[in-house]
Amino acid sequence: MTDTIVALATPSGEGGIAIVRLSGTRAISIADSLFRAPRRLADAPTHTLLYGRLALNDSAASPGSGVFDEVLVSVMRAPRSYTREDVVEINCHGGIRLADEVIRACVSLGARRAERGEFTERAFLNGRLDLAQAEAVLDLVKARTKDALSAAYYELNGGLSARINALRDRLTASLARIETGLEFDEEDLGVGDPRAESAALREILSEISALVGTYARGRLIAEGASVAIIGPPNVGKSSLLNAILGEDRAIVSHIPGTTRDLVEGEADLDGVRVRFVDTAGLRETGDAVEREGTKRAGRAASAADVVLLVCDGSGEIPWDLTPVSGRNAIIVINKMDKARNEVLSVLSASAGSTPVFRVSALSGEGLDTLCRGIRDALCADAPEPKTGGVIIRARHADALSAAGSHLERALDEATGQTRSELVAADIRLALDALGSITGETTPEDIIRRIFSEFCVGK
Ligand SMILES: Nc1nc2c(ncn2[C@@H]2O[C@H](COP(=O)(O)OP(=O)(O)O)[C@@H](O)[C@H]2O)c(=O)[nH]1
Ligand SMILES: [Mg+2]
Repeated sequence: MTDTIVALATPSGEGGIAIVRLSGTRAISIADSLFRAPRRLADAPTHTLLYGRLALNDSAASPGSGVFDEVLVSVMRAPRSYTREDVVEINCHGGIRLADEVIRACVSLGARRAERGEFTERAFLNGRLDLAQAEAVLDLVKARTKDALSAAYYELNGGLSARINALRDRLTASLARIETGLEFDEEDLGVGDPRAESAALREILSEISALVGTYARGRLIAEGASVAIIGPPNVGKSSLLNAILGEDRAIVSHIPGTTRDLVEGEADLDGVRVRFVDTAGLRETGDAVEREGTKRAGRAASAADVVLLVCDGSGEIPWDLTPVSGRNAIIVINKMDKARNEVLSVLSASAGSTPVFRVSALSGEGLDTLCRGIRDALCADAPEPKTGGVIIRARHADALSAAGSHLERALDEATGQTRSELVAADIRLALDALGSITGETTPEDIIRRIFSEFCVGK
């Protein structure tokens, strides 16, 4: 007997339909109490959809006095449902108040409003999904690009879990061999000598490291990246932001110092989501607000994955690039539509090894090439793995890193003259770290925290 939970499964707002979902032992009987149709839900076979009316605010004193919505109700019986419990989904008209009335009616009949992610949590607790797959449900919902979807599906279909489980199996086998040795006489080397496991452990460690290494790519795919646009006033930073976004986001003007706060916008660069941040021009100024803007520009630049240093190809005095070339910088020479050769040659000469792109925010010239260059710079540090999927969650990357560290220690001890017990203990810690990814060894508070990131009704 589980308590029965209820929540709106569709986004809250006005829409074509709203779906209220119930899960638990009493899901069908609660829905039946509201359902008015020739057939009862209790008699419906699993995975059927029934048409009828739903009685809301209907008082026992004067039956028929309430509101009746026209609904379609689906019945999915345990264990063939999302949660593995009895699930009922009520498809009603998509109104905020209406859906809320349906939920209230269910609550008055004994259902409890679901916590965030509680449906998926039940799917996990009932063994339908492991923890990594449950997390994938959220990653799927959050995915904004095709690559992010693929990565979430890899996780949801158990691709990551299978790899973790295979690593655990191999580690468990090594551990068993070492522990067998522990039962023998200390002198009796050979059986269970941890040194004999070094090669196997080293191989497992290198696979773990490879998997951790995919996180850079996964993070880029799932979370996107940020690019700061910096440079002197009036070189066309705001124009460049607008041109890349294809919309009029930041104010453009010939008056220097127009942009004072950070202006942001997001673009999809061939599957990579990039948040562009336009900043106040960097210059000495007596204006307190502009000085604060300049400070924010500096912070945005240091937080960004790539910095675009914009200069004016038509300008009088080329900007000195020396202090800014370096970490993931790209030089953008703007206003190519009226560029002056002597300015270009000075700028190019001072660029050093920093990549240079020539564009015109006004005409759009060179923008596609620049966007490809930005994408390449972002992907350079995040190579696509040759085989398998990528890790998209920091939690998984951290757990794998922890497993790797325990294994490194186990290896050090195995090659040294340390006692087998210590090697075995470190292998067990590595196993626990791996198991926390799929949920076998994850503490309860962490599990709840994971599901609290979900929305209510998922
Ligand atoms: N000719 C030309 N003018 C530009 C170009 N980009 C920006 N401008 C002009 O340069 C001035 C400053 O632009 P803005 O985007 O506000 O520069 P910011 O101060 O760096 O943000 C405006 O008058 C723009 O119209 C360009 O590619 N070509
Ligand atoms: Mg500006």
